[in-house]
Amino acid sequence: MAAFQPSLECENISNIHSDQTDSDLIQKTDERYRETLPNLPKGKGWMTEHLVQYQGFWLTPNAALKILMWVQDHFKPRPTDIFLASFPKSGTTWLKALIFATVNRTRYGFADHPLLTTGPHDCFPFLDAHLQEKDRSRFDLDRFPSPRLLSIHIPYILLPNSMTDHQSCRFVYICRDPKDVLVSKWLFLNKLRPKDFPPISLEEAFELFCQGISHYGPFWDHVLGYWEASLETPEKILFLKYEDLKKEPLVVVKRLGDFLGYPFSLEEESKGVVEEIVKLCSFENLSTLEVNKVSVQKFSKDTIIDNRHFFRKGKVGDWKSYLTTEMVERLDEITYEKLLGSGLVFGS
Ligand code: PAP
Repeated sequence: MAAFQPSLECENISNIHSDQTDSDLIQKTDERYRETLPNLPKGKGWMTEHLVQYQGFWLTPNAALKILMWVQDHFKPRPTDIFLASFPKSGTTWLKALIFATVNRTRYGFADHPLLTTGPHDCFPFLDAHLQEKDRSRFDLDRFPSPRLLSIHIPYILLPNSMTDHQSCRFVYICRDPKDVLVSKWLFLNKLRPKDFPPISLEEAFELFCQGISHYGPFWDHVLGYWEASLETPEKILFLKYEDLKKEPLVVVKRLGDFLGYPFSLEEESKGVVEEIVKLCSFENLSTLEVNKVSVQKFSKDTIIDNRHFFRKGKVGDWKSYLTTEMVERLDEITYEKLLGSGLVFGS
């Protein structure tokens, strides 16, 4: 089994000058960005002034759009790369921990596991976060050991061919009932909003979400992109639901092991290794660890988030405490119509 080092162990490379950084190529992407940005449709932002619509999806103009273009123009995937893809607030943090623990299970003991002292986002970095402008020239993804574990919110159809190519890397996608996604996202962004940015009401957030105007939205297009691709290439994309993971974590983790090429042996199963992983990564365990209560997650110089904000309730159906009957009916109706004929359903 190839060893994976968490990003903390990779930090010592961050000062090494990267050969990958070709200033001409980067300049070209910067030019493409500067030329494209002014012509894009604008929508109201949830915690930035506005979002812009690029190739059908709503992105933050300064971060997500720039990073997307960088990925499209420069990112070099390896066949061994493992990507965790998700629409924000769908279970990314949980699945990061589960994949990290599954892939590295022969490397670390459960008593002194890195996840006990390092947050899931540090063990399993966002590709986006490492491509922020300031970091490009100093953080060299080429030097990450294989298999690289990288997470993305980028919609499937916006990924470069090099990533979606059948020969290349694997994706695990996690989705969640949009009602829980909306509530989780609204509460999360309320905590992150800069003090000088006016709060956004649930009614307003609901309206924007229904119109598809939210980071990496429309939600339904994001989910359908990965869903359809997973039907076409099931060996390349594993499509998971948060609700299934909640209901049958052992079954899903075993599927995860098989899909990633790290199947659990009968001996491991009888020793309770799958149960140990599920317990280690459970909401009850992770949310009470010191690292996830007091540390911060530094995604970039300007984006620093308290780890505790990634752990709120971790429940299915918490939308019942927030959404009105009318909101539920409207959102369910949109979901029904958008997913009609796709074979994908969310329980309500
Ligand atoms: P991100 O997109 O910002 O990375 P993400 O991790 O996808 O967020 O979603 C956060 C949600 O997952 C939160 O849901 P809630 O607001 O409805 O509570 C968070 O509580 C939940 N979550 C985080 N860790 C776990 C876990 N170990 N088990 C179950 N749910 C979890």
